Amino acid sequence: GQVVRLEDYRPTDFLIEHVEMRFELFENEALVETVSTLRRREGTDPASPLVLDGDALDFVSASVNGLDIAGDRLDVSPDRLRVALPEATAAQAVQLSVRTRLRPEDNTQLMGLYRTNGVWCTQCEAEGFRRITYFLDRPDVLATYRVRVEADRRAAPVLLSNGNPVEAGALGDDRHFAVWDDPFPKPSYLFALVAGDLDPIEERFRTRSGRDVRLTIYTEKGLSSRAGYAMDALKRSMVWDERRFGLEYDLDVFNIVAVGDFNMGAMENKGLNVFNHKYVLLDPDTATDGDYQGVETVIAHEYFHNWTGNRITCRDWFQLCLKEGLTVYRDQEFTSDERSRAVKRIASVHTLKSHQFPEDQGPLQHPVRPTRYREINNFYTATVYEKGAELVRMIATILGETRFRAGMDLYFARHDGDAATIEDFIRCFEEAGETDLSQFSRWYAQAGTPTLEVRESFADGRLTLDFSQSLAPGSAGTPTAPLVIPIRFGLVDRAGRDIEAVPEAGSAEVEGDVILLTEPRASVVFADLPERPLVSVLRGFSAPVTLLHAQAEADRLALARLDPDPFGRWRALTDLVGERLRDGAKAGGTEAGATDPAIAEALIASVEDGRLEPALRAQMMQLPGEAEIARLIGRDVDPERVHAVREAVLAQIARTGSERLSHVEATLGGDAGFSPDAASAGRRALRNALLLPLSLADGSPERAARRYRDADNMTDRLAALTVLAHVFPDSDLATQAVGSFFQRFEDDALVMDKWFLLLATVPRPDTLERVEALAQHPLFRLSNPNRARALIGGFATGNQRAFNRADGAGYRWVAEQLRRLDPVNPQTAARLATAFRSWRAFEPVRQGHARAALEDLAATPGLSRDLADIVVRSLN
Ligand code: B3K
Ligand code: ZN
Repeated sequence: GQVVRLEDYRPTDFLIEHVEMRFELFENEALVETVSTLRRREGTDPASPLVLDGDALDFVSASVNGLDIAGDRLDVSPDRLRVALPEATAAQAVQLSVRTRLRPEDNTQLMGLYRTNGVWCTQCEAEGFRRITYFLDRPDVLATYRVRVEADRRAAPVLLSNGNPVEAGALGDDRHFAVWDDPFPKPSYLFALVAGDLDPIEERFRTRSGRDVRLTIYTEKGLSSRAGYAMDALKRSMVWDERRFGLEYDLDVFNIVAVGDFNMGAMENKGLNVFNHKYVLLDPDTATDGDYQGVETVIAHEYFHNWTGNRITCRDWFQLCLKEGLTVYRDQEFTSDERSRAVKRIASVHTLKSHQFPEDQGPLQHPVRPTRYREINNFYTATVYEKGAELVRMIATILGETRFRAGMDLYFARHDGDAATIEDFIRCFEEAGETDLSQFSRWYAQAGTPTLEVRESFADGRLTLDFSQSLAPGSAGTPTAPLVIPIRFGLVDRAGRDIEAVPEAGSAEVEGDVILLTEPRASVVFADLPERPLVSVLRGFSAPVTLLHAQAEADRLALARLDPDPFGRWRALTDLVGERLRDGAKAGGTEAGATDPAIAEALIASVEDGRLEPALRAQMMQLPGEAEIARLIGRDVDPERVHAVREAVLAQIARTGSERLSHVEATLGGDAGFSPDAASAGRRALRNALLLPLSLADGSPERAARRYRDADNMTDRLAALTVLAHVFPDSDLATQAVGSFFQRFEDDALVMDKWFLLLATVPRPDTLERVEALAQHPLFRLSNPNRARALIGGFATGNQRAFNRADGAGYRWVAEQLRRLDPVNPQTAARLATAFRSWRAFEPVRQGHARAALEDLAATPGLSRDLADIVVRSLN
């Protein structure tokens, strides 16, 4: 495939100003007419032809200014349309009309126009619009759109597109039409159309300046009663963006449609968001607290894109983090303000470490702003999204709240209506914040996780902190120059209070509680301290780095107990536990070092600490997962040892803590009825976190079986079922519960995804045989991305022990599924293939099997560009 390079960017020769489309939807085909008003860009070669992108298109006809064109003017293939346009000048616009014929029912890739459960629906980002019509399908071509949709009234009573509804009416033959007008110029990737028999829920919203907006969420028939929380989250998002960033909604309507077949979470099309129904549909009986949180986050994220992504879009796809990193930052802030800042920050850091760090430390590593790609859809990654959000967060940390907001204000004022770059974004903060961010910008170009090393020494009332940074050589072409690392810190006394201390002259730059490290190494000295303080560094995870802090274990345990910053407590404890598990696994699996009573004590004590909110106590208790322990080990990993050492620590906590933990459970009590609010969810999280050690202490599945039977909501039910199926898989109680869960929910697609995922993640090597059988289950459907992700993705990314089986059978099975999925849905196949990204971290025998499976896959004839790109990069 062709490599696309950032340095090759150049603007188009033609500008498309306005697009009029007409869609005629029929049962077996769709006819599309696209009329583009375009003119030549000033200063370009007047003889250059117009070259439009296409992807597997069926061309019908074309005309210019109403006159049919053919012959030597026109050169058309399924993937391109080239037309000579001498009549178009900078002063004189022309109208190019193109007709195409589509087969939405055969479109299993779910890019372009496709059908899901009878509903017509589109997905265009990144390059799906070219599967609908020939176009300049790139984000820097901005046009207004007017779209007419025609369909059978019974098959599609609801007809939607972007913008505002302007006209609707009847046609002959039981058909009808609707016309939509989007006055905001947008790139083609934000185009959307939906038509089908859908159920709406509707509410009104009045913006701060008094604009009335009609909000509608459409679901498949009979499911609209589950959309209420999504609607509530939408309204809260709209209020929040007005208050926090001064940003209002700008159309008369805002529509959301939930569909069952979707390649990702959701899509921010202007005025018409399309969602994977997983991120809309909820009720207590079928959705967990995690699902509620997910819906709230994704609803907010897509809504926030209306400004960061739509009103200001990206010049080219290399700038993807301009909209994605920034919008993730905004949705994280929303959740922090709506729920608990500390709990959200811990959750985000957990996501960063478990998704972005492994990516950044393996063969799929790339900078937050990549400089080349073969397939752009493979760059919607944790690095672009999560690390991208961390870079925005660092700018906010460096500038402080007021100057950060001023930079954002300038960005919206200056670039509204633009297709912008990272440089444009950074310049706004430099100007509004009166600061130079040129060194900071390196973060966008450097791949890899930097290491930050801290050493502390104390004598005569003087505390010296020595910092150094380093970056392992990254992917080719990535510089390794020193970065700007903001280090939030605190000095804590033995009573758990922050000490005020002023750095001595000659120290590295310190601004309030942030040390700014700009050199490879630098020191900060604090004098006149009455006693040696506890040093709490990288509070709030103020930079996405690997922290090496040579700190006495006693200090770390003390910080885990009394750092006034709750994030600091969590970090001190998790890092200590992670290191012990790492060292224990390296040493042989169940070495005594891992099961240190002091650490078990610290874990139990933090769960008992009533000063912490329950959600935080549940997070404190969570041991690093097996994949995270493997990442900490880094090479020569034996997943059996990792599993064994983690089990040993769990068993020790159960053994030594069961009485105290049951006391915690008793004092927590139960909730009468279900409420999805953060405090109630936190109590459930803690209660459910206790179920595992208490069941281990019992040595019996009875407690979990009781919890399962008594559960009146999916959160508790699934937590209990997980303990039954994962810890006591051979027990009759587990078998019964798994069976009754299936019977109760077999008609519910979203719950069945949970069922497949649960069974795919039973942490035993022989789960593979079970998963092979589940792939033959009547409810398994490879062509449904949620179902494929649940079973194949769940197994490959959520079951380290079975996927990385010593005989290589796990790798071979997953590779085989990818081979089957690729011709159906290459984008989802490519996404699932990233499960192989850490293969080189395992011991040589497993490495050999993984390599063979990948090489086999690479040699498959006709592999899609999407999957080939991931496989080839993984092997490099
Ligand atoms: N912008 C979309 C993701 C599109 C992915 C294309 N392969 C959803 C989001 O980030 O909000
Ligand atoms: Zn996004």
